[in-house]
Amino acid sequence: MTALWWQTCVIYQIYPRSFQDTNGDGIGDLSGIARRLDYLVSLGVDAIWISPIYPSLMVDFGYDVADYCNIDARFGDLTDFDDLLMQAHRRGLKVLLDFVPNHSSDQHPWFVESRASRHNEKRNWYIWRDAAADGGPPNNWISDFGGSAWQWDEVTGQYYYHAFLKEQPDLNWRHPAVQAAMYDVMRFWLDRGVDGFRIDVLWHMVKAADFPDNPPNPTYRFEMGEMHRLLQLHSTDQPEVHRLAAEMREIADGYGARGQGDRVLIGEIYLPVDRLMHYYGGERPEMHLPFNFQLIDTRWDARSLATVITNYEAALPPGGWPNWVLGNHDRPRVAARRGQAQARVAAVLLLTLRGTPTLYYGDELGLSDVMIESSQVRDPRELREPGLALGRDPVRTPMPWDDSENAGFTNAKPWLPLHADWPTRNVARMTQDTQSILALYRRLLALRRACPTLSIGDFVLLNVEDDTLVYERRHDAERMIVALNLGERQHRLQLPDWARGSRLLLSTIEDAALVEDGAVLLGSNEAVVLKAS
Ligand code: TEU
Ligand code: CA
Repeated sequence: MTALWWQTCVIYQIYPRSFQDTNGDGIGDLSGIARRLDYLVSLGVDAIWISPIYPSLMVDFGYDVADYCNIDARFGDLTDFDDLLMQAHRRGLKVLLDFVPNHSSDQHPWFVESRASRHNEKRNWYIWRDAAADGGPPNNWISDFGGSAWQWDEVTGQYYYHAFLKEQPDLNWRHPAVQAAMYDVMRFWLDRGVDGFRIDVLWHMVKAADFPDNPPNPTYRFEMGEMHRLLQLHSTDQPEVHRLAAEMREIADGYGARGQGDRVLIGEIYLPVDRLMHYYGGERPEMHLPFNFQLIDTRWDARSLATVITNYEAALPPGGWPNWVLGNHDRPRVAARRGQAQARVAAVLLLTLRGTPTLYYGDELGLSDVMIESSQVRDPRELREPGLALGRDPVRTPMPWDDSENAGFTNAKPWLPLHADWPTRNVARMTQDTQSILALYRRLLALRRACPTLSIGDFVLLNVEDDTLVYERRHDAERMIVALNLGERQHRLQLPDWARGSRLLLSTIEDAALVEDGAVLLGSNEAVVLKAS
């Protein structure tokens, strides 16, 4: 096969508010990202995905878009964006934007018009319904952020639907004018030269036409958050979404000198694997990469991981390209979930599985979640259902660059506090330390770049025993072995005959494993990559 860039690349997610501030307002900006491009090149990633940078009221920190075709002044302007794009491309880095089609801000001119009167030309651009017979909401649907998903509008006497905050009304994607307007938004950025989009909540975009009640979730527990009281059977993952996804794909495929394969679409979809697979498309292609979040949610033991990987590989449709994600701006960080020692093992896993990996900024430093005092909480998710650990501020804190004031992130007060360990856990310091997790990430990324087997080679599960997981990656004549120790105990692993005489390419620990007599001695929390031939 001839691999395409989005198949061999490693994607790095930037949460722009927290990457690098350059104008002293305590909030990261586009010039800040531009200033740090050389870091990203030296790290060894190939593409960046930037969370939303459009004009926004920042009620949901950019996921409430007030203008799809501009840049929020806090981040810069279109000239800064073009400059960033040019500088990234000059360094061979691809740039992906976050496309938020499911909902806009309630301050978007479209919604301002839509709510002005029942007869407004844009009324049907959003989802308006009469009250139920008792005056209550039209059905029982719950917002992902808790509470009814319906907001009463006094002026026009109807409810509108919002899957997230009331400040984020859902667009009505059944309306052809909405489709046309949003496809133009995609073209606006693709014409400017962006290399693709991560598409926000793709599976939410179409709702059942007759808005039936959602059924109760039999496994609901209070700690899960109110949204889980119901199964989102009718409010998400409707068959009609697939035509829209295919149309988006057709737009993306229409771009680029190299034609098909030049621009990439990644769908944010939280669904079980069998449902997820539909988003690769059927007759017509849809997402290049429907995000695979299973490494975030799975139990962290050898058997569970092996099951997740083999089931996912087996479920992929013909031609469907795999992808793996360890963390993002909505979920606890890998270091917080698994601890520092296993964060290193997780790095090896992420970067030696078949398919496209996405790395969340700061995870390469082992950055952990930051405890946020209740007076400093910014995330509406936390404010609406406090105390359930659903808030996302802890994973969105500033990137620690060096040991100067405010970790080199800003010369003002950062919008969220830094992790207390920033004086030592920062890019400058960890670059000097050959045993740091940052150094490990650099070695892994370099190895992956040098050995296509690690990105595109076949995956073969070799062994799952106690705390150890061993797999092979194979491409043409090259065969590599990855062995992970998910636990504290040492293990002696017998290698298959063909792998006798394997060479150790990389280990997560200083006293690297011994390979002798056709066996590997795997230390506590150690992961290794071997080359057999
Ligand atoms: O997140 C979607 C998402 O994670 C939810 O559907 C999830 O079920 C919910 O957060 C439960 O806590 C995307 C963005 O990544 C997120 O930052 C936005 O807040 C959200 O969509 C709305 O745009
Ligand atoms: Ca700034």
